[in-house]
Amino acid sequence: MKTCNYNDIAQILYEAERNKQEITRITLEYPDLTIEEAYEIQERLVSLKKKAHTRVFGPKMGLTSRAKMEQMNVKDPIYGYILDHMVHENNKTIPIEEFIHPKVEAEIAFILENDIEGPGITGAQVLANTKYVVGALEIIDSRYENFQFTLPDVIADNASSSKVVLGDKIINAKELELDLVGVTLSINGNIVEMGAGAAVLSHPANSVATLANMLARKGGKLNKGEIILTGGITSAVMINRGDYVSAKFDGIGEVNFKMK
Ligand code: OOG
Ligand code: MG
Repeated sequence: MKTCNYNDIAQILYEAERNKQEITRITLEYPDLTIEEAYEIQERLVSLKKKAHTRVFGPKMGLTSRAKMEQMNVKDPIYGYILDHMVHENNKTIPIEEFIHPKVEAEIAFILENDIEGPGITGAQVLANTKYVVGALEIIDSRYENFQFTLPDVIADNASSSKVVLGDKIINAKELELDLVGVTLSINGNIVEMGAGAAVLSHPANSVATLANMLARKGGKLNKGEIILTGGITSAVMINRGDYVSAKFDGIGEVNFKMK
């Protein structure tokens, strides 16, 4: 079995993102890479980003809907981190040069009222400790060739995180049935995907609960005030130069950006 150096792989992934240059997926060289090792690499990758003067904005869940699991051929939810420099305001222009092969997905994000610490957290407990929700468009940009990976690959690559556009309307989470919130994702005015919050583990609060329980295995927790992405409701869609991307969420408003 070939042993890998976590720091070296984190550095390779870091450079790939910085140079917008895709790389061969790491499990081709290290087929025995485990999930735990992959999270070790992710942690080192996030540390490298922090050293480059950015802070953790909040965690994200990924691969939480059947649409996403089937699209990526991976069947377990994962988590990663969004950093401050990745976050954009609503209604802005983003240059396509910042990406390798961007895709977009519509997500519901939670803003917590209290810390949440697993294990054993349920969706109901998450809802009781959530203050607001906000709509989000996540732009993912796997560093791997052809956006193809196995579970350990995508975990090491910080769950393909690249950018997030947040809506400008925060809504009291208790005012909505988040599983029933409908969403449409449009490109240049044409609806390309649609779904409802229930696509995410039956209810997006279950995604936050799963995250709290996953973090608990490493002694981690979710923090009050943190913005947490719960995962794409539909399949992710490729974006091209000049595209105008918009997601409309029932009761949560519209989030959009233009890809220059
Ligand atoms: C992995 C990231 C998944 C989501 O919302 O499901 C993700 C990928 O699909 O490249 O962010
Ligand atoms: Mg996502």
